[in-house]
Amino acid sequence: MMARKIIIDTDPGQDDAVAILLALASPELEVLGLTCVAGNVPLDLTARNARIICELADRRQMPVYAGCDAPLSRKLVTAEHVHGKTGLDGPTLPDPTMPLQDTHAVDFIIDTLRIQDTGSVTLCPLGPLTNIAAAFERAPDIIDRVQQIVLMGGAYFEVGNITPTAEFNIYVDPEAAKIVFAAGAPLVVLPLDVTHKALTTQPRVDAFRAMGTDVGRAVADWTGFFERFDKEKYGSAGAPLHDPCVIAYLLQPDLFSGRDINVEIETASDLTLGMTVADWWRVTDRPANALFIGDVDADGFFALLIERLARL
Ligand SMILES: [Ca+2]
Repeated sequence: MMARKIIIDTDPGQDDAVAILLALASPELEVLGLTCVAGNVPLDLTARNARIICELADRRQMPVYAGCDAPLSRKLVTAEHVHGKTGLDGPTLPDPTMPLQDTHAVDFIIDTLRIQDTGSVTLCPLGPLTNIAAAFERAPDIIDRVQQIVLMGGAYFEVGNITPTAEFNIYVDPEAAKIVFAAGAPLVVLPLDVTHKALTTQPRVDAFRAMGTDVGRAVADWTGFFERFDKEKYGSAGAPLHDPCVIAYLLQPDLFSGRDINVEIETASDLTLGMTVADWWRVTDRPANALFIGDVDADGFFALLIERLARL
């Protein structure tokens, strides 16, 4: 079987790190490159963190590109309160020595989609959608060439995590999200509704540590770090492991279930900016533009994650 080609667009972030490691550990996926965007922390740190993660996985040849350092038309909002000053707080990992590519991430996304066969490249955005929207705006011809966009972002039943009504990735660049959700490319959305069911409970964190590898220890330390924030905020048994849900969906879609519905992005209201207005109950006749995931088999998800990360 041919490996599925993906580009991971990312703002690492501890949960981005786990997602990237899951992809690198999985032979069903061919990661063509990592494109970095400003989000959880500023761009210089996300571009640095992406290389730290590749080196942890011993994948120094992986091309890493820096993209947009700010949202399309707004000031950057970051999330050091969750992820720490570096974005990867938790374990102590060495500074990266592998290079950052000279090409801009947006150019890499455009060029790759033009070079590769139509319908053969899937985009996996794990942060604000600035890079993807910038590529679609600059080169609308690539939209029809995208196999699928599988992204982490938004919320319906869980509503918001950065404001009462908005999820962080969408809130940071709602104009970019609006462009991507309206683009017409096949779209799968992994919102907080599903990621809040993928909790890093103690036995799951223990299983990462019990691998006895550098990767296992790093993942246990990362989840231990951001857990403190989420456990206190939500009173839950662990923290949601958001971004790895995207990669797990590519590997084992039967772990997830959702609905084909219409999802619109709020860009005008100060009160509900960045809200994913998801027509879960199909009360409008607006056409479906996304498969909006609502549920996950969390035990199956962590079994997959643990089995794969143990390979690194
Ligand atoms: Ca992220």
